[in-house]
Amino acid sequence: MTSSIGTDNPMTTNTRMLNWIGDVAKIAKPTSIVWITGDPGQLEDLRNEACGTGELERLNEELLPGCVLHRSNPNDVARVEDRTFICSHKKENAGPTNNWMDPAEMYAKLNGILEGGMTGRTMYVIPFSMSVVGSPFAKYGIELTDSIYVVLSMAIMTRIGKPVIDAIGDSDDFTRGVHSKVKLDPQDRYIAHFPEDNTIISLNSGYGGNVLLGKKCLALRLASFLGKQEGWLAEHMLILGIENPQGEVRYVAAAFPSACGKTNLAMLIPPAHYIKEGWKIYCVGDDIAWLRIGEDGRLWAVNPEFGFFGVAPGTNAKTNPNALETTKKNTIFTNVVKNLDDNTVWWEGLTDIPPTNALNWKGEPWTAASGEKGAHPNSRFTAPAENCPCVSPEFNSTKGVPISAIIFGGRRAKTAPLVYQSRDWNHGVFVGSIMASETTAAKEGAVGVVRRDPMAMLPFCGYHMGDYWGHWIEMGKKIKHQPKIFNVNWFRTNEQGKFIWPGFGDNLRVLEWILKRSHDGIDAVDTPIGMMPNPKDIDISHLDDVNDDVIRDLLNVDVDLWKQEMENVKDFYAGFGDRLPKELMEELNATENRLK
Ligand code: GTP
Ligand code: SPV
Ligand code: MN
Repeated sequence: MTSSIGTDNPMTTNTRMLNWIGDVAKIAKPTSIVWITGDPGQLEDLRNEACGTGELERLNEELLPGCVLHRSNPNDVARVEDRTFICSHKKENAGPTNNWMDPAEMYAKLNGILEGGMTGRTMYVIPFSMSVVGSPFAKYGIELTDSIYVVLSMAIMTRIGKPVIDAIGDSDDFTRGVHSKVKLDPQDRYIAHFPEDNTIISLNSGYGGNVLLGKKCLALRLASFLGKQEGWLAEHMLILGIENPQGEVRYVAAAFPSACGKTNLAMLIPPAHYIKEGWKIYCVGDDIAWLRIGEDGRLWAVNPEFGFFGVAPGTNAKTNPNALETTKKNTIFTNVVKNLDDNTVWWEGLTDIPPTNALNWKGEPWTAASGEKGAHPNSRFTAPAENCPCVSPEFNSTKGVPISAIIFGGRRAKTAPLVYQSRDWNHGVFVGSIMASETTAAKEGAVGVVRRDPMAMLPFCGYHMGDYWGHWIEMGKKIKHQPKIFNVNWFRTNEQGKFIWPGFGDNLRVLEWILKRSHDGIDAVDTPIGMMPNPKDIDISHLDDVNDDVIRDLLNVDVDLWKQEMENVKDFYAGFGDRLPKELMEELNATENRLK
């Protein structure tokens, strides 16, 4: 293999691209510029270079071939929502749920921070595509970065290199992404989006969600804005294919907030008796869905990503064997425990017995006896989707998969029942808009605080949330064969604070009801909050801890709690002023009337 590191020959003659790269280089002052071709030899050379500097550490080549460990700065371990900005020209277009700064002011500020920021470093030019190159869904971008970790992660998470440059050609239609670690100074950390300029600038961070610019920054924040202009939806959703014993494959898309179970649901293993009957699961995506109306009037979805950036803690051979298998090769682990005995990795929940000769996520000697967690709660794996044993044959499809049902859900200890169905599309938009969930370690800040997270898009909507809801309502009018809309909650707890529902693979039991509602017209109970299963219609066979009483409990709707919930929603909605679609106010009033 020949090394191509050090090649600073531009891969393109696209003058607008070259001028922009030149402008950034003038400010950041990198020592050299390297174009990422996507050639495996180049990536291997970069891996070696990063292992030489300690940015990455090689793991056991027999047990974890091609895998490396990375530690981010301890001040930089999750998305930073209070440092994330939507810089639209008009403040009101960013809306009440986003931080905003005037674009000119933000550019000036960031150029100041970036000044000389790459001195002594190489600036890598990564051409990347979100979704299959050449597909009608595809959006192209160039990420400039001074981090090899980012280059190697982008090579897993997106389609990169020469084909993307060829697809862009001489066009100006590509996202301009600038990332620099600068000094990793949290005071000067900014994740800034300029939707009207198709531009992202991320400074002073090295953590995935802040720096892999194809993911949340492009595929959700900028793409949601584009989707509004172009008539499609960019959503924080997994996509899952479910084959029933009759051999019919149906697809659902589900939006849960960060660290609330998307990756796990997207690759679940059915309960044993379901497997025996012939049920199968196919993973199309675990985090992001782009949804378009097809010529047949159905809603079609693609996953614009190429890999999984998944939560490590809690992943094990029982909860998510497919994810575990996916991470067995060519994977980057971030902020997990290093087992020094066999040069492998560990995290809380992987096995019952923690390693005894180990380093924690900060690289310090550690044992479980310390009482401290070894892996960071937001430690992650970055793994190629093609490694996943249940990856869908449609994964690389350019037209996507037709969606039967949209599922919203969150972490709610009380209030939300195991599952309910919206009465129609607009009621479904209402159900999505009032989603609430306990916060998790995926973002900086307190964990376990219930907050509204509409459609799981609170941190990811690139424009005014009220307009976004309006866009959902408009989309509903255009979709001839609308998916049915549901809400689920795997996280109800009992008096002891333990989860009542077994979750994980057993969630298929709930998906089965959802599909029966979507396709087979099975009966449901009409309640004030929506349509709910007859308890007998949820299969609870072979479950030790769930009997008829428990399922009734899980499906119980506490009217007083829901009345309070609606009061709270009223306050929440008040923050959106006249951009709140009137349809949602009507749904709120109708729900209140049903609760009387
Ligand atoms: P992001 O990558 O941050 O968007 O997260 P995600 O939505 O993909 O969440 P993920 O599937 O990684 O799950 C996060 C945490 O929730 C892990 O610790 C899981 O073990 C746990 N979890 C996932 N599904 C279930 C479930 O059905 N029941 C319970 N009790 N826990 C679950
Ligand atoms: C999330 O927080 O929803 C993630 C991880 O999927 S990150 O890429 O950091 O946003
Ligand atoms: Mn996510």
